[in-house]
Amino acid sequence: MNFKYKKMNKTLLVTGATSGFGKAIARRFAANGYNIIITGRRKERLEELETELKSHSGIKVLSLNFDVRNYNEVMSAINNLPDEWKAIDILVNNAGLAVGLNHIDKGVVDDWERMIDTNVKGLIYVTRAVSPLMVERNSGHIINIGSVARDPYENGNVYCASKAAVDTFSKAIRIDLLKNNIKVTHIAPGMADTEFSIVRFKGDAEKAGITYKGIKPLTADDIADAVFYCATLPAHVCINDLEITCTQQANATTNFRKE
Ligand code: NDP
Ligand code: 8X3
Repeated sequence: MNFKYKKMNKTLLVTGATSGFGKAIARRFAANGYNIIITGRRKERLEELETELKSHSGIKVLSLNFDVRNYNEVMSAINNLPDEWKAIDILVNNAGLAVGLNHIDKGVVDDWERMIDTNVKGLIYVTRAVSPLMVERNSGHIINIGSVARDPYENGNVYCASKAAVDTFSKAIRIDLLKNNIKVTHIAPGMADTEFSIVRFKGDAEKAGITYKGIKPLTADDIADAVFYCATLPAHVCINDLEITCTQQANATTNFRKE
């Protein structure tokens, strides 16, 4: 059902909204009448997106500019939300990245720390900050963006471990929050064409392009569709785990590339 332009009186917070999945998710929910909190480190991009989303009539948009790796920044951003923004219905923990692609003996400690601090600790910090607001209202939905990389592939070591942690953390908090009527959904996408590979290869567009050679990957809109579907199911239905790949990808290690 399309609720386009109808005011939903519901609020979504999505981390990492300055690019890729997060931006597409913000757009999808805004187009369907949700109030949106967008977050990310790149302030200018947040400002541009805020202006764009506000063109949907009847919705409110708030930008929060923080680094998910900084616990104090995360807590301060959420604890200082104006009262009208505290009723967060849906949290999408999306901010994340891969940096580098090496065998473990050639790994770079700074790359590992960026991945673990963002994908694991940052996601946990945001969940810690937002979940009490949901518990207080006995209502909410936390959607964590993991990856097919929860199943390991060569050179993926620390990134794969970080996404396995997101998977297990999602299962664990679903148990913790069960009695609080809070849904927890883990979404595990496969290869998708966003800025992800540019970040992984530290700006090397040629290497990033090779990732998708001979493949029609997922798009950010495909993931936004899936998130929207999970978030708009009846109150008694929760998708716990959803793995999505493009048709040319079977799992984390197996693709079929056309010449
Ligand atoms: P993009 O690089 O396009 O977007 C990543 C987003 O994360 C950006 O908005 C970025 O914002 C934000 N982010 C990164 N680090 C931080 C930080 N420290 N603090 C706050 N925000 C941060 O990649 P995708 O959209 O593809 O990635 C989104 C999620 O999906 C990630 O968790 C990724 O691991 C996962 N994923 C991606 C797949 C793919 O193939 N694309 C497949 C499976 C999972 P900013 O830099 O402004 O802070
Ligand atoms: C992103 C997909 O296969 O590059 O998580 O790890 S993959």
